[in-house]
Amino acid sequence: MARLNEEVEALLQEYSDLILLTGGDAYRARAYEKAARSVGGYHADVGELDFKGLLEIPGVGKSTAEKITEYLATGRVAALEKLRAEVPPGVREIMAIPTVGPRTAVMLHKELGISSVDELLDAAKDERLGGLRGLGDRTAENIVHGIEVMRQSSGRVLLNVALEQAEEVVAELAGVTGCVRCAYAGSLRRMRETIGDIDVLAAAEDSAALMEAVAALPYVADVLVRGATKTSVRTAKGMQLDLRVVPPEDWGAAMVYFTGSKAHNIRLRSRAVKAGLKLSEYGLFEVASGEKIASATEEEVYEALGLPWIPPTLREDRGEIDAALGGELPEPVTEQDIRGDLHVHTDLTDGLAPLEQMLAAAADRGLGYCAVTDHAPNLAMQRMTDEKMLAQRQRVRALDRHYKGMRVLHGTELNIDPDGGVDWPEDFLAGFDLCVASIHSHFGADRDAQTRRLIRACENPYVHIIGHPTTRLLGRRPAVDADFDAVYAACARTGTALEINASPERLDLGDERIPAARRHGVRFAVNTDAHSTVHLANLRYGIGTAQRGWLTKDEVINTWPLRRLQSFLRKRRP
Ligand code: DGT
Ligand code: CA
Ligand code: CA
Ligand code: ZN
Repeated sequence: MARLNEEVEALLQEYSDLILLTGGDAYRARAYEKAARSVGGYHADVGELDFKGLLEIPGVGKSTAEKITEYLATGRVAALEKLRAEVPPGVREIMAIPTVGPRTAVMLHKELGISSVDELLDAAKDERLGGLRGLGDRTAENIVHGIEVMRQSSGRVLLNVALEQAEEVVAELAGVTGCVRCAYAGSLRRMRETIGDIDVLAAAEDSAALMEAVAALPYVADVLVRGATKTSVRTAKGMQLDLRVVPPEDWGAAMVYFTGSKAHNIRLRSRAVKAGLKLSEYGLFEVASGEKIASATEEEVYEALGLPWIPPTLREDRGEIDAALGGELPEPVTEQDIRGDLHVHTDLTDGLAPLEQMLAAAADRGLGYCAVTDHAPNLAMQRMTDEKMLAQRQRVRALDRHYKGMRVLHGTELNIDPDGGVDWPEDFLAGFDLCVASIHSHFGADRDAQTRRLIRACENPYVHIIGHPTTRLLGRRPAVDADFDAVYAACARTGTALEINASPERLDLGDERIPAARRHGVRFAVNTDAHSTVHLANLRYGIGTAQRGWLTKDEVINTWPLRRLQSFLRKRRP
């Protein structure tokens, strides 16, 4: 069924709920609620209707139609945003608990002053919910259960977790009889650093077998929605997965729609409207004749909108459409462009695999060069010594001779101390082919100190790359506070590259910061920071991030031929 109608339904329902929550007119709230339901069940797609057409939906009056129009045009509704801002976020969260709802949330707020989910949990535990009128048959127990469900489902998961799951599902479904194509779309195809839910598309004339198959997957814990062409399930890992089946001839339009992002789609849609066209998951249509003019492939759809095909990682409404129109769309760096890895650990420090195994795995991946960069001594737990490092260098030199097609560089990962200094005196540093320098301590230093610290590290002529520059851990540790613009300027000035650490727990520098660094003319290194042979495959996540930051091959030093890389590494040495 029409997704857009469901979206508008949810929006109007929320608006109605918020009117009640903010003590507004109950009659008005009911009117919006009615309109919500009737939009949800309306036969025609609201995206197809003009203003007059909207007014024909039962229960939709002028002000509702205006809000729908505003949403279709801009993706938001100002009046709704205003109400959202008025309600404490905690109360809104309570109202979203599946077993609570808005009326009960208001009642709890009025009667017990409860304005956060935690306060509600406390009240349930202290048995303060018992005597309340208006709770109906809801028990404290099922409220607590509702909270659990909500908390589980509100979590986003890391890119690698979702990607591995999605690839398994796609491989399985691709083998179902009648399945012509199968692929994941959504934020996953755009390689966002975290994923809300997994969107899988399949093309088939008949959807029944696929609907069966997805519900029957062994790692599906729960079937949430089961329809003719859409099934939503929850996997054993707690992720939601939506499978939609489309006719093969509409594959391209559906891929565009469900890859998004939403903001990118809204741009495309408004471009279509200006050309007298209408874009939906079913195709690109001429409004006047209703004729379908493109839908089979993504290329076709973009072309009919006067655009080149846009890589999914760029579809975030960050200027990609204007760039495409101006012929300035970047050609993003790809995994195939990468010639070497410049940040790899072995079991000399905290890696799992011995040097020989790491290098064998790197050579298997077809790398042309690889830098071994074990931790330097100031990270005390790694117990590094000069002797150990020099002994490793001898082995590295021998292995370098052994690998004909791969150059092995001897490097280290230095620790940037609170003042911006690093391990070892200069004469020892001079013995390395390459030095990465990273922050591994004093994450909470204040902004000025942190900025000075990073700039001084850049200015060190032996430091080639700043490793995981913000030191964030996704979902666990925020970025350090620093004036990163000043750091980027220092990188550009001193010829120090910034790492895009491909570990899915880091993805650091992240895609949102890369454009600013780029504008300063900074160079980048997409490194795995592998601590085991399997981590070498994390490169894809770093590449996804680099693409989302619009990086091209030339800006990434480990796409360069060895000679060019070596002259970059040498040029700052005294
Ligand atoms: P997520 O799941 O939060 O990581 O992010 P997405 O981007 O996968 O979002 P999701 O799963 O809600 O929707 C899947 C795709 O469907 C999204 O990439 C674009 C499309 N889509 C979702 N909501 C809208 C919308 O309101 N309007 C339009 N035009 N497209 C939408
Ligand atoms: Ca999604
Ligand atoms: Ca989804
Ligand atoms: Zn490292």
